[in-house]
Amino acid sequence: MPETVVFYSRSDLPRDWRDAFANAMPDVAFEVLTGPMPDPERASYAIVWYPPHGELARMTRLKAIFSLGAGVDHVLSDPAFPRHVPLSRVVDPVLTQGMTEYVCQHVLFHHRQGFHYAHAQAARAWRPVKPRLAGEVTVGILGLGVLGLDAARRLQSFGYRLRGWSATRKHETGIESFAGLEELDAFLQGTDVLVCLLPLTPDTRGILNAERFGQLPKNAAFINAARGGHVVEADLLAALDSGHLSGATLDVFAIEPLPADSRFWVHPRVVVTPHVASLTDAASAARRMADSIRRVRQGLPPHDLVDLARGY
Ligand code: NDP
Ligand code: OXD
Repeated sequence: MPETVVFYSRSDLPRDWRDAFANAMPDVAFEVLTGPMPDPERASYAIVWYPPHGELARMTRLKAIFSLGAGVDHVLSDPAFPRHVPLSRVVDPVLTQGMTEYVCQHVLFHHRQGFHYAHAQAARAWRPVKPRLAGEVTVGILGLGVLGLDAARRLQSFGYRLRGWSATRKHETGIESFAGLEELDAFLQGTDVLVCLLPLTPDTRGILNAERFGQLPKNAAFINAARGGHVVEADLLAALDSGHLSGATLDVFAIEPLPADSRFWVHPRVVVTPHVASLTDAASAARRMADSIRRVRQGLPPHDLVDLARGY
């Protein structure tokens, strides 16, 4: 009997994944789930995005679980998550490239005063302002992991001053490292464009509140490509309304899809994108998952293992 890979997601196209797995690993059965699995003990591996709570626990013979994204908050929020099963997340050059493009696009937009010129154009007003060059702008990245570090490196090539905040100290050429909560205020105080690329964990939920936005210099801009749960949204709106923040780019929200009555949709200094900063590429990610499955068969851990104690 071939091993069974089960797939559950309401946002990824099952056909792409079925095809990708047929290429990457033809010796497994690939089964797409749309609801509870009638015979869950048949599942050997699960590839999931926001699986219904309790479903993974019913799959008593799972050998590994694969998150369909880099983030794993969507599985670890399940109180019944089977913590004895290895959990792997997406670390993939295509995902990284997409995120770096998004971050660079929006850092440049805010630094080059995209909102000022959009509003001037709407008013048919010729309002030149002297641009600052990148070397006069500090970009601060919350989360200097796989995605944060790649974006930082690319931004450096424009000449931006870079700093990063992480749980542990980093030693990256040209990137000023701030570590731990005790250094967060100092990190924020010198940041002109703040980019959030943190994982959502109990330690980072709600981390961006009125006090933290208040630490940023006046006219700082904010880009959130991580999770809506990092931000106290009412505090962000207040910081935008007061003019303390010059603008924000938001890809992720506390509630997704963003409700039609959210003020973010219509705020004159907010760019909204629908959680598309970067998307997992089925062909590329399936190859890595297939390789992980081969490792598990040999008694090795899958690639890109999540540390459950840290939550990312
Ligand atoms: P990584 O795990 O590689 O990096 C996480 C970084 O955050 C690390 O530098 C880590 O520090 C730091 N960190 C974690 N917890 C804390 C804390 N309490 N205090 C300070 N620093 C902390 O993750 P990725 O870069 O791969 O992904 C980041 C997130 O991006 C994902 O979790 C996901 O939510 C989001 N994402 C969003 C997408 C979108 O389309 N909007 C697409 C892909 C990802 P240390 O290095 O010291 O461990
Ligand atoms: C991810 C995401 O975590 O797309 O990869 O949000």
